[in-house]
Amino acid sequence: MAIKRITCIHFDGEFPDFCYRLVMPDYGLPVIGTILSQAGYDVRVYVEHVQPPDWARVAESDLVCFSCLNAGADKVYRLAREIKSRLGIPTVIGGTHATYFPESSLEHCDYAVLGEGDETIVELVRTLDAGGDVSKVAGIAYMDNGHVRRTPPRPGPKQFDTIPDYELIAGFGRLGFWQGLKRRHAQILTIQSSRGCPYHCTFCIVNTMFPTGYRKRDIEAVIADLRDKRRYGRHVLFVDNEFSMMRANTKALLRRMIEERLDLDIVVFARIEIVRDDELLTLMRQAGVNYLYQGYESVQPETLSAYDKRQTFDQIVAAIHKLQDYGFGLLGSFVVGADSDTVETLERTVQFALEHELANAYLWPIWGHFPEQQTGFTTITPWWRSIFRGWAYCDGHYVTHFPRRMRPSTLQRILIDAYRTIYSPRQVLRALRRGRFTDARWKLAHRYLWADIEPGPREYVSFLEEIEDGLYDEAEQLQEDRLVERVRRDPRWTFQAGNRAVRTLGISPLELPTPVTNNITCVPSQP
Ligand code: B12
Ligand code: SF4
Repeated sequence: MAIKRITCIHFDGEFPDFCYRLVMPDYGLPVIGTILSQAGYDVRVYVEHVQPPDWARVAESDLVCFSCLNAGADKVYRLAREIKSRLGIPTVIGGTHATYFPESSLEHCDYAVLGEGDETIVELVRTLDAGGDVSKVAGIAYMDNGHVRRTPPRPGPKQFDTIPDYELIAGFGRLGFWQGLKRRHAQILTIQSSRGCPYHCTFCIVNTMFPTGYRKRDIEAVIADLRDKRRYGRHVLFVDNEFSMMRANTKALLRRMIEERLDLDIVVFARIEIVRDDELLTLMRQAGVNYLYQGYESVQPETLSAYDKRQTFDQIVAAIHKLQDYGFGLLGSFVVGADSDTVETLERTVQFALEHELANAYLWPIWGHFPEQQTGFTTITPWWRSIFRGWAYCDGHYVTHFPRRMRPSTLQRILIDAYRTIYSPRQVLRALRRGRFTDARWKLAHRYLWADIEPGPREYVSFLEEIEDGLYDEAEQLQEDRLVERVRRDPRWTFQAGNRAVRTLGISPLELPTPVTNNITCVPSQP
């Protein structure tokens, strides 16, 4: 099959999320598109919220490559099916969704690229181009006689210096302030300086998505990338899972950024340990790092240890004070609904965010259904406690498990109320009174976004009430044996039955183990 023209498409989720009014190319697919373009192919990249894909371009392609998060999976599947039935063009899917759910992806797409795709994609396309044997390409999954075949995993690249070429993205350009206001969109540019994370928090996907470990990108490549992106604007998000590890290297990068005088407004993800290094903090501020997205995760000590977060409540509080003294705005992230969480924990979480004057706070219900081969298909919550209404509901705003100490609908309601409180006009005013104008803008923007998001979770509450009926006692404690019985009779809403992983992995939902502990194997790995 001769391949010359390749179309790459990134789909957003089905429902509004916190980013749907951001003109922000995701980082992964533009990198893949650029690598293919540099390998000599004629590439066009579509990022849905910038410009939806053009069917005429799709129709004249030799290969279509997709990327999405879980919440966009149905859009990919719909288009992939249409491409197959009307055009017969082969399709490839990559990214986090494809990596964790190749079985489901391959019901619609021809090839799934697992994990980091930088090297795999070129080898796969060249193999297809030459009519070669795809079983020799490491890091993919494909259908072979009705069975999903995975080739051996491919380690992530040591160097990842490709500068994403935004010229490949259809319709992308600098979005001026007034234009943005008119379109009710803001623009943020994405940059990467490292991949992976040395920590192993139990709710996080990073160790299976980027199992090669923590690696830094070449400093001059980051600087060249920043200079390139500066043509489009000054608001930059580093997509690094953890920006500050390998401090000597991070400091060298920051010094180069300061030298370049790029006048950037930067957000990075960083753990609280950065407070141990005053020089690092000073350099970050000088380089234009104004906001830190930090995973505080919980105010409950038992939950912090269940997450293996390696930070204590007191350390979190001390870090917040010090970072605020340095002038950073803090975007605090909390993962809620763990077995040790109660209604009271969640109330304290919201109070904590308000009392500590976080610029913004995000509450993510635990998302425990990443049954990945590399973890032996284990997940943070046992699989029969999963709730799956469809991929669209897997965007972090919907409760997708049965918590042990509160009903799912209770958790969902608390989340709705929490966001209403955190982004309330009162909190916007408080930020203004403190002279934190940008914090007030973050809160206002999120208030506006939450108003678009909220009808979804609200409607979802009645769905949760229906499926939790009879499973909780008066004290809101999960009666797990009743749930197991229910799943035995009707596994429809469990995640593995819902996405058909059970069928493709060859385990019957009726072979349920007895609930004993958390973190148990949810489906056996393939022989
Ligand atoms: C940075 C980040 C953000 C940033 C920037 C997002 C952006 N648009 O770039 C912010 C904070 C804004 C954000 C927002 C959201 N995020 Co986010 N985010 C991340 C994070 C930490 C890193 C992603 C990243 O850029 N990695 C670096 C690049 C290089 O990796 P990559 O994109 O995966 O691409 C590589 C491979 O996947 C592969 N690949 C990707 N696509 C393709 C396509 C093909 C054809 C091929 C061959 C290969 C390939 O090759 C790439 C290069 O190696 C991940 C966690 C993680 N560690 O992955 C969560 C993560 C992706 N986010 C998540 C979620 C849920 C969201 C939100 C929906 C939250 C919300 N409700 O608002 C929004 C959605 C925003 C959007 N529409 O894109 C979830 C997704 C879960 C899932 N699979 O659905 C993750 C995994 C976090 C988690 N909960 O575990 N996010
Ligand atoms: S939550 Fe943060 S610190 Fe923990 S493993 Fe994930 S990226 Fe690393």
